[in-house]
Amino acid sequence: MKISYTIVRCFTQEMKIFFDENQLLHAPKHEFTGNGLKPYPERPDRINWILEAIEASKLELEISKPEPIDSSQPKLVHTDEYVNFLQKIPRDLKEDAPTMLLVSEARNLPSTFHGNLGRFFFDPATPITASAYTSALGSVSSALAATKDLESNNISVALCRPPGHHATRSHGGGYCFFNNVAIAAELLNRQGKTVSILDVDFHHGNGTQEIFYTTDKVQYISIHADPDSNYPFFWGSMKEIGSENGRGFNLNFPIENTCGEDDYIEILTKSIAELKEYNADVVLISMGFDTYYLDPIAGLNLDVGAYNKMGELLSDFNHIAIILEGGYHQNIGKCFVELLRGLS
Ligand code: OKP
Ligand code: ZN
Repeated sequence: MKISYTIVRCFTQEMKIFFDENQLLHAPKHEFTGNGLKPYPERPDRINWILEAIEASKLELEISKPEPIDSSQPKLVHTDEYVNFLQKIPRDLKEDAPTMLLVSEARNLPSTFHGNLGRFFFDPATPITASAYTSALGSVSSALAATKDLESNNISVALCRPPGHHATRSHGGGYCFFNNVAIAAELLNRQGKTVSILDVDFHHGNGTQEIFYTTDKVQYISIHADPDSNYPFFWGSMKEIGSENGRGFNLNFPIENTCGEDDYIEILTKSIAELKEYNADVVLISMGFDTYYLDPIAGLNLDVGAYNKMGELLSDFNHIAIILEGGYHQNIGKCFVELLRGLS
């Protein structure tokens, strides 16, 4: 018994990391923060930081290019009109963001791209570029390739960028265009499999929560900074437990911004007990490293060692895919490597 367990867990030779070069194309320069323009933190460099750290780590991992996909996969969870809007971004667009968000019914539907941006985004801090669609599609393809890989391996990794967990069915926001983890979960559901999503990004995954709020086929658990004082503000309280068939299958654990490793691991351990009780066919991790103490836009009091422990706790699961969300400090590479070491 012990031996077969060891063999199952000895995946360092075969673990695949999926990533498509198109994901690097979307590279806005600035973000509107409310008190001025700041350099955009969700940079293509994030992927390079991770790849460089993996290379330096001597872990034997295979970087694979995912199969290309088309607009039908994002349409599994997103509305046709949202996906079509992104697909038709003007090719000469440099960088744009909505200057007005549509919050009540429109009496005029504008014909210009800029005029329409406010219909499809919920915040003005998600700049869009000519490459946003291509990169977002690449990001989805990585998530789907990683989940497909679970048919032959126990664990897989998708270096998703742009991230996805804030994107709702009909709106982008929070640097997200397509909800990578939700599209993967929806596809698994359609294959008859149940899914747990554990979201450990610093921010609550409002998009993922809302997409599966009324279903019992996807369990959503999130540990995140208290939305009372943190983005995305309007979702993420403990009261949000799901509705209709989904009642009881949505679990939010808001935490203090000052949260350190011991408290974090305690909540993580509770979350993992919930995952085990639900006993899904597949576990997807919305993996954010913006809980790292040096993160430039967020940060809890977690150091690299916490990600090793996280990996160790997650190594109990048999079909698990790591889907990248946020994390904006150069050291996310080291954090990622520690997570993988813990998982093995
Ligand atoms: C995306 B992911 C902070 C402003 C927050 C948007 C954050 C999106 C985070 N000063 N702006 O969840 O890491
Ligand atoms: Zn985040």
